[in-house]
Amino acid sequence: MEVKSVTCVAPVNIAVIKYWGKTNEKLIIPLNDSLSGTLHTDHMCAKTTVAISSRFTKDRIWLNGKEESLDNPRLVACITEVKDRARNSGKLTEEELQWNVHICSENNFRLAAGSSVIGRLVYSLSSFFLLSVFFSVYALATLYKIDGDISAIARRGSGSACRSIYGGFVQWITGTNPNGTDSIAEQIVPASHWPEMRVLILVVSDSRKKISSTSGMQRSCETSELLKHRVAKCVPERMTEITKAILKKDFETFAKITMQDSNQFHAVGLDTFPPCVYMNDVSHGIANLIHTINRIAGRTLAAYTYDAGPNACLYLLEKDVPSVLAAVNYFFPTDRPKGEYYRGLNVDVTS
Ligand code: 2P0
Repeated sequence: MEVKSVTCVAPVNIAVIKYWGKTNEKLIIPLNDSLSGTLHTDHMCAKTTVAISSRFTKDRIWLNGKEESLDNPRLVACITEVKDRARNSGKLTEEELQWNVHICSENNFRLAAGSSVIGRLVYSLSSFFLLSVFFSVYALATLYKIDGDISAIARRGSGSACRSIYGGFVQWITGTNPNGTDSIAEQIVPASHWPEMRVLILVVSDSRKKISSTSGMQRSCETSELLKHRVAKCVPERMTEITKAILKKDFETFAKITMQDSNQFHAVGLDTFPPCVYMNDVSHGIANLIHTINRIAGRTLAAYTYDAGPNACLYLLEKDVPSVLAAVNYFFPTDRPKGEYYRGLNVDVTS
């Protein structure tokens, strides 16, 4: 039996200018531009194999070995769009285009952490199912030999995932076309531009987030005045300034904007009604610690940023990893008995 297959390995990204809000829910067109660093690590990635064959009787998907339903509208939208583009590209025969697809996606987050902690962390960044949609799109696009930008298709799976198409620092441009064709990800610089850059992920809680990003941002769009100000004024200015800082490798400016944007994103959560609260006391404790060590050092050692969950992501330069880790481990030791400082919440540190 003839089977054509492609396997791809894809990473996660950590936003420094946050995406929050859509102008089109179905096409996943964002309210504002956003910018992230793509993690370059074997510890946090997912491997997806996509195969097409004349013998497959229907489209099927397995996540970590378990078959899942394929009735998710976002996944269906991705597969349909990839097939449409493949048809237009003319690189597959009409017979091959009729073949069904099997998708098999596995992550190594659990294996890497020795527990489910990192897996759950990624749940809080973006659900594994939707991440898998993105990885599937990448593999499908390769399998169907699609030319040109595919981040717009990945966007249909999960908005922020489209930034993971590229390594290094990547922006996702809102675009102006109502059909979303120019709402795409673009690389600003490859990872080699700033090889000293590191990200530490401090897992504050490994439980699933209470309010999904999709519904949280919907609620913010409906109720938050601060979000309007953020989109009209703050994000455009910050995108320009942080891009300059990245190009110049100006860590002080990069770090300040990163922390300000994270703080404003969470302020929008509080300004949402009812509020979307993602950070907890430990998250705030870590942010305070970073400000304290930066003040004592007389320069910026690290920048914190938080997504739609309590876990801290620290951007810092390689030379400062030992001192920042020492401070984090001292104030937030992972073996601290429950309730001693922050009741029931320990912090695991990984890099
Ligand atoms: C980001 N987040 O830029 C922001 C910061 C969370 C906080 O992108 O509805 O899971 O699938 O487009 O991509 C999370 O949003 O939401 C997110 P959908 P997604 O990384």
